[in-house]
Amino acid sequence: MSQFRIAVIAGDGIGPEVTREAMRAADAAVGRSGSSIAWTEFPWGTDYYFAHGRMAPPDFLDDLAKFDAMLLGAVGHPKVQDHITLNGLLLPIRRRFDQCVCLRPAYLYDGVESPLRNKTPGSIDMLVFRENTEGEYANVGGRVYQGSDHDVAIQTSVFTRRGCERIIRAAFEKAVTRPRHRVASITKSNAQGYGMVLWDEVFAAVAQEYPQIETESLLVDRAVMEFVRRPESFDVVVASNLFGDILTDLSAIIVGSMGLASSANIDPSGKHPSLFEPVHGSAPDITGLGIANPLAAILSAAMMLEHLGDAPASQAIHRAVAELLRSGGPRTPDLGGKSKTADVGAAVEELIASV
Ligand code: GGG
Repeated sequence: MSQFRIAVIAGDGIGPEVTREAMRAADAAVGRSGSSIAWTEFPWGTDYYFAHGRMAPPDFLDDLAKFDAMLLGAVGHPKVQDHITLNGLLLPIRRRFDQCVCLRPAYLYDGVESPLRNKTPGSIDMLVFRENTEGEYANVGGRVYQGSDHDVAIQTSVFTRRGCERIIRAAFEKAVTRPRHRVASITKSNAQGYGMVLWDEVFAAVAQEYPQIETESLLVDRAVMEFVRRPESFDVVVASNLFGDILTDLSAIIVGSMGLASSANIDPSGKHPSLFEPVHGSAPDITGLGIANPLAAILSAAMMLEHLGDAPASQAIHRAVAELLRSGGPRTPDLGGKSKTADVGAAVEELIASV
């Protein structure tokens, strides 16, 4: 019997509300599979920032290194600039633990309506591989003459052959295991003539090694159009850090809601703990109302259990969520319902025991 040691950073806004339900679902699921979870909660985020002037203590990454995985809720607060909250917590975690693969699935569930016309359940089923430790989020640059008329800001993207190759290879390896055997690469190499040209070159080279995989390479402006026009044609998608981030808000909304978008930040070497979080942010507009959709966080917990090797527990959560949506069970306002976060969490917990 396994016991998983999980660090929880519920964070800001609706983060604590949805994380509570994710923990409840994970506990119910491992209860079925025979594993258990030892949760350790850390009070980091903007409340900590208001008290201490930083998002987490100086040695927080050393604390996190001791865990098997991390579950994160959300970071962000209307009174703190977003680059402070993101660079003070989430991005250092991804870099320190070499979580170079960000997995973001988008699946149109039975019982959920796409805002696009005539989409049938399961017809949209894509998995975005977002490069997660370099690219446009490398945090390299500087400011000079700040606050004057000559204010200058330089923001540098970092693309390395190693960084491109490992995310692209991970995407191909996954495509081999999926029935449709397709990978689409998204760049903007006509305008970004160094980093994204390197990306395109690496994509072409890796593709040669996978002749069974059908490939396409799209500029990001065309990709946003095609995500709307022919979303069914995408299987595995691989994109840079920024493009992957933007495209997965679009992929989430075409399958019904940001409230269904789960994600995993993975260190494929297994040397470091990986982190699991809903794609959505802290949603200050609905914080405290008890109406945030917990399903993205719950599905992120399922990704965590699968990563930790407890496939039965992960599958129990996936089955419960699919059944909840299919059967017209409680749903939050983002999905057209009137239910509360906790009602959805309770229904998932009940279904985990029965389906
Ligand atoms: N659920 C985590 C969260 O709060 N994400 C907000 C965000 O802006 N994330 C940026 C990113 O994933 O790079």
